[in-house]
Amino acid sequence: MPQDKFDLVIAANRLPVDRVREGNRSVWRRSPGGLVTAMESVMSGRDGAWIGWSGVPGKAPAPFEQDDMWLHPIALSADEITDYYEGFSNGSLWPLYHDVIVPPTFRRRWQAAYEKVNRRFAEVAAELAAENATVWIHDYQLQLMPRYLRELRPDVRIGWFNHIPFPPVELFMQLPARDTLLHGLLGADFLGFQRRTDAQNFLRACRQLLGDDDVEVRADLVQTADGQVCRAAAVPISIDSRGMARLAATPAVRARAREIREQLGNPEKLLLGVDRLDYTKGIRHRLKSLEEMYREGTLDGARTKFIQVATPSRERLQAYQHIKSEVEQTVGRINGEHSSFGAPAVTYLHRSFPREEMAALFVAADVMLVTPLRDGMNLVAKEYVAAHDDTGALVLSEFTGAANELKQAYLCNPHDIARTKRTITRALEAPAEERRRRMRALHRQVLRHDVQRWAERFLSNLAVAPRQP
Ligand code: ADQ
Repeated sequence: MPQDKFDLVIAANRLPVDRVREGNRSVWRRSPGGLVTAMESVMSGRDGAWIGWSGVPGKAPAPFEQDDMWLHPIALSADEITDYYEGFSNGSLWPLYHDVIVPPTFRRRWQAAYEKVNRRFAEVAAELAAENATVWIHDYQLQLMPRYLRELRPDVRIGWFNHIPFPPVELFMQLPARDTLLHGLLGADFLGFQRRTDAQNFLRACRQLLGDDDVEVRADLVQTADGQVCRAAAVPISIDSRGMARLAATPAVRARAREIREQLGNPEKLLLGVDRLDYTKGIRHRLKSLEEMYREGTLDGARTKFIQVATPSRERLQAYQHIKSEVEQTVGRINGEHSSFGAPAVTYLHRSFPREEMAALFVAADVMLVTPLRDGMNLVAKEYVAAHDDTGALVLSEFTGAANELKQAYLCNPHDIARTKRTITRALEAPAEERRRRMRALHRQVLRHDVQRWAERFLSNLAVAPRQP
């Protein structure tokens, strides 16, 4: 071990690496994604550690160093994966925080496992953090960790960032563990949210659900009975914009984009959807709109093609098995009715792709369809925009965090099928000059507000957050 104490400790449910097989040995490979890139940029020049689950049940592997980061795996037993991760995190919190699109399930056993795992994370962070260190906790799986860590280490600065929405109090109050969770978060100095509305929802929940003797809420500050202060504000996440723009401009990616269109029979127009296969992403609503358009003849199956990339996700949960079979059925039906020989109307890809292939798909697409029913931010929208400087068009749901920033997108309400269809038609048929003007503005916005700027903003907010009233 190079040292045993760190100035910056990151805690997230998962480590930024995956265990993969290379020949006959298994090695750690850096997982793709903006968070890892962002953390790398803020960690350079500091002594940083990252704690998280390795992705494999049972005993934790020994801590190790990778890409100048000290990685400390946290053990999760098979039961804890069921109760803490699949249960409380993804069966209770995920649906509750996403507008109860599917009904959340609450079980006392899940809550107990969630508390236990959050405590384990806090204990490891307390061990690794140097005197007055900064600890940055990520996401809904670790909402109790700030309080537990505060009890162990009053000296450290604790920040928490919520990657998903924070629900309105009318929904949040369903949660049996609501008070425990709010007190858990209030152990932090600074809480970062995707949108101002999310921060306000949190503050309103504190005001309404915790007693006047427990907390005092003033503007964006919450003071607890022990005199500690916690600030809540919006710090919207972004992507490695320059990285994506650069990749999309390479000759190899350009050539691959042309090849993708050729393989589809050189359609006049190509539409694209890219999502984790999750019921929050509005894939069903998107397919319904497109199916009606093919059926009515607004879209011609021979000339306009649609690619849907859907990454496998949380496959052991029933709600995810359900959405998967629904999507498969709908795609099958559309293709049965609207494909021609060797050229399906819808190409459905249920797997992960390397970054280069994703970039080529973005470059190839004339219109990107991002239609979640609720989404904290949605990075795919930003990636598409970064890959285009003045071509293409983005259809974007009003229910994404990204819609707050990407105002020149073709905004839609995915629940309103009739208008969504009209919005897709507008995006397809708008004069080239209009599309160019919109895309230029979007591209500029995403390039200016990238993930590095987000990470710096979060850390500077955390550094100056008031600890005392
Ligand atoms: P997610 O719900 O996972 O993230 P999103 O923000 O769209 O959603 O990020 C998905 C990422 O995975 C993108 O970078 C995308 O390119 C990549 N990806 C998707 N399908 C892929 C595939 N088949 N192969 C390879 N890569 C693929 C959560 C919240 C979001 C929030 C982010 C970040 O739900 O609202 O934007 O965290 O805070």
